[in-house]
Amino acid sequence: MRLTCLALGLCALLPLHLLAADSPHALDEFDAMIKLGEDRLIMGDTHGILHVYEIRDEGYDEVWTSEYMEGAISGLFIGDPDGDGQQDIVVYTETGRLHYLETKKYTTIWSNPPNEYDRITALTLANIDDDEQDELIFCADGRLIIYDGRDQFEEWRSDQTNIAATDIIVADVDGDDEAELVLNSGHVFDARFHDLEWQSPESFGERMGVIDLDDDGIAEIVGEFRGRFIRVFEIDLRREKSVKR
Ligand SMILES: [Ca+2]
Ligand SMILES: [Ca+2]
Ligand SMILES: [Ca+2]
Ligand SMILES: [Ca+2]
Repeated sequence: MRLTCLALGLCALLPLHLLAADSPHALDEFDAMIKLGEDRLIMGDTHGILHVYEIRDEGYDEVWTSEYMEGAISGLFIGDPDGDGQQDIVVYTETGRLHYLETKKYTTIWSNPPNEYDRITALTLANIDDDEQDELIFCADGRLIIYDGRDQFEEWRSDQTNIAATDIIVADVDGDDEAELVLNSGHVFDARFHDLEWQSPESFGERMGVIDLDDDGIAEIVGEFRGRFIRVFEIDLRREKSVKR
């Protein structure tokens, strides 16, 4: 999840039909609803069904629905974690299932074994090592897991078994030109070597964005609390950003 709404004041200037084509801005914030190219939307529902919608004259119309994906759908991504040069739809469910689907006929390319994980609470895709495909980075059953996207095995799992993150950001948040894995639970791991760099005593909110708000070249973590309240954290200084009055 990224906070993409900062520029959305622009929406007020756009004609209504452009807004429909571009999807209402709130939808961009949903993990289980994403655009597929310019004219399709994919939504995963709480019953474990994927829906694909295509743009028509006045709005969108449903063109495809999936089989049961073995659990409420928690998040969707478009990416190429298997590294074959074709974009895939990556799906994860609350019940610990991972699926890749191709983007034309929505055929399932790969699914993880049914009992590999009981519960996945957060997942993101990013390339954090030397092989060129993206890794799947997720919290499952209390651990942070790094999963090879192409050969689909666990590359690494955290020693910590009580991680309850619901959002993960991959970004350099201390200015050393190396990415960190920032979990909203307050854990900050080095992305490449997986050391726990910091465990904040408080969470960074239910969901997070990353942006440099003071032009010092180091990104801050922006956390949203209780669905609305914003707090800003300077991870390099290991504190909440002080407020000037
Ligand atoms: Ca692919
Ligand atoms: Ca990689
Ligand atoms: Ca860094
Ligand atoms: Ca900054």
